[in-house]
Amino acid sequence: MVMHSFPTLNNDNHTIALQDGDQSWTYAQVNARIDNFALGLLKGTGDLEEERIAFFMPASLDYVTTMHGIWRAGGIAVPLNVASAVSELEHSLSCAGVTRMIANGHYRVVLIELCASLDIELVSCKEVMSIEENLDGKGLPDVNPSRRAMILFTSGTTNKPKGVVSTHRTIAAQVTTLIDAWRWTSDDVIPLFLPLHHIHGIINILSCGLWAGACVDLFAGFDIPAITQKIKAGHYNVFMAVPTIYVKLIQHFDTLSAQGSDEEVKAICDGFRAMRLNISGSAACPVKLFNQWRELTGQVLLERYGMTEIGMGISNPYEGERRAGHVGQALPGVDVALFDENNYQITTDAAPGEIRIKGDNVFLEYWDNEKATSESFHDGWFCTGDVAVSDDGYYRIMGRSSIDIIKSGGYKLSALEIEGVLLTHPDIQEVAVIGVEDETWGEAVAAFVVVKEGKSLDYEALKSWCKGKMSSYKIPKLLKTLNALPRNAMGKVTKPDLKKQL
Ligand code: MCA
Ligand code: AMP
Repeated sequence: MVMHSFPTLNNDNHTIALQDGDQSWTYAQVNARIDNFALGLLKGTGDLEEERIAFFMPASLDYVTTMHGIWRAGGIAVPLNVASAVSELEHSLSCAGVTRMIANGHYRVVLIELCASLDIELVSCKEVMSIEENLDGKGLPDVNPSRRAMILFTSGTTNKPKGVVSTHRTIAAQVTTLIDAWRWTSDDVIPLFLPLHHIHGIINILSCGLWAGACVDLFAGFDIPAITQKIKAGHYNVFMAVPTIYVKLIQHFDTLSAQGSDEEVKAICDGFRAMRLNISGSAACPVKLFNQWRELTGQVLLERYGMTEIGMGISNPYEGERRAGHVGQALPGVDVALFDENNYQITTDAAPGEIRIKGDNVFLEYWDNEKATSESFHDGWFCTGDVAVSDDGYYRIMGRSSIDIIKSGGYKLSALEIEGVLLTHPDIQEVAVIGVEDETWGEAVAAFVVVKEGKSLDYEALKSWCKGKMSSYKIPKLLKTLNALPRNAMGKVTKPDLKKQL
């Protein structure tokens, strides 16, 4: 038996697992494909023994086949960000020691040079699945749940992203907790338009959906016209997104109304109204947005809190009060506590402290980085770096302990990583990057630069220089040139002073 396999992915399940445009596949079809893919990866060997296999593909049948195929064959899945600049991928690939890369079509072509330079075998899904005969899973290894299953790269307070390693057990714990807490069933139908290199898309939507036997409708990105048409038609009963998506939907409604299409707005809002659940997370949901969404759709957003290292930790209740501006209570099976700077646990309401987490949902380690792993735990608790208070039994996130982490449209960005790239600009002498409040993105990336003598820099020129050097969502939305960066007596840039300048 393959111990970690999703219970629904079997040859007897003939309900629809995945949709993509007008195509759909049953669980049995997806299952058979995964088996073939896993056997193709094994090439006759018994077990991949945690070989790191990366893949670079948008949400698709091939993505699901690849992810599960790697798991079934005993490898570690390394899903990559398809919106990355190719130059950004090198770090993840070398850090994780990736030896094989799966990519199709255009996505494959752009990786040829990089894979050759890193000695990574680059193959398409089809090439892996060249086995003709369906062996019905025979020949697959028995993978213990304590083995490593996935590495996701996350930005932090260093300039290089760290590889967060989850085991099969971690993934199962993260998924089953949410299935119970949010009442997933096989009747659910959910759109998936979030990127598939993060927990939100991978665990909360895709994996929960598949584990529950639900139907997951795949989109390569947030295609508002296509998604809202299906919402209008009552196709979905669950919707999960980052706050920016709800903001963008409201902006879309405003545009439609301005064009005289109030009826269309009403029809889409009615589609949301009929759903059983709308969830917001990955970044703070402003109270104003929570209220606007309730007025428009009647949906009381369920806000929850999570992190790449822990999956989901805290959630508003499915039944009971969903409190605006709050993320709720610890999920079942997850221990949550707040600690002060002296590592004393806070037990009184209204006193802020760092959120720390324990439970089977917590990751195993940062790949090849023992120091970062040990520094991120204290007495067995994972230290999130997020600060919260408890208001009458509901946690409220107050912010992060580091100013160098920016949350833009749900993406966690490292200010230091962006500074590192900007410093390679020939006209930039010094730079400091911060996140500034923004209605659409939550936080927007702002760069403060000191240019070299005799040089000048305008925003459009900087933006086009950045293209190809960083993912487009990391490119600063604001540029301010200064004569000097504000520094303290130790010479360290005082970033809070920069915030005040805007
Ligand atoms: C796109 N742009 C952005 C962002 N996304 N700028 C800043 N921040 C962003 N997040 C810019 C592009 O660079 C481009 O700029 C312009 O917006 C249009 O790009 P496009 O891709 O068409 O935009 P979009 O499709 O509307 O994308 C917005 C988005 C996307 C759908 C909200 O950002 C997104 O999918 N965010 C969610 C990320 C996510 O899943 N995070 C979860 C990780 P220009 O026009 O100038 O070129 S956190 C997590 O997993 C934890 C565990 C948790 O709690 O969930
Ligand atoms: P990531 O490391 O990309 O998984 O992002 C995790 C971070 O997103 C957390 O450490 C929080 O800072 C932030 N986050 C997630 N959910 C929420 C939320 N509901 N409210 C505020 N911040 C959140």
